[in-house]
Amino acid sequence: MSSLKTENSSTLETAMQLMIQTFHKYSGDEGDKYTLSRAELKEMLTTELGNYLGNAQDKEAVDKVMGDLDSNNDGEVDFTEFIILVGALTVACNDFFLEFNEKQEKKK
Ligand SMILES: [Ca+2]
Ligand SMILES: [Ca+2]
Repeated sequence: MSSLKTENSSTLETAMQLMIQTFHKYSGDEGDKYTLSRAELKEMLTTELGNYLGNAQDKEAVDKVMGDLDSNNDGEVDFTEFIILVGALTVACNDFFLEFNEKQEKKK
């Protein structure tokens, strides 16, 4: 996937490339190369989203994320389902950022 990265990519293009690369880094471990199994999802959540999602070691937490994400119920998380998780988390982060900014504004 490294061939995707070009020298003059914009910040957003780089972010998109990183999301694609991150997904494939985990999806290729076992089974279907292009989807995340439960084990691959757990590995990805623990390694990449530990700061945001807290303890994904918890089996129930992984099951819940899996259930929420797997909209076509095939027991695997494909790239579209993955990007919905990243999108939802990014929206949550932005809300937090806006709230933080508002509090900072009021202090002035
Ligand atoms: Ca896989
Ligand atoms: Ca699925």
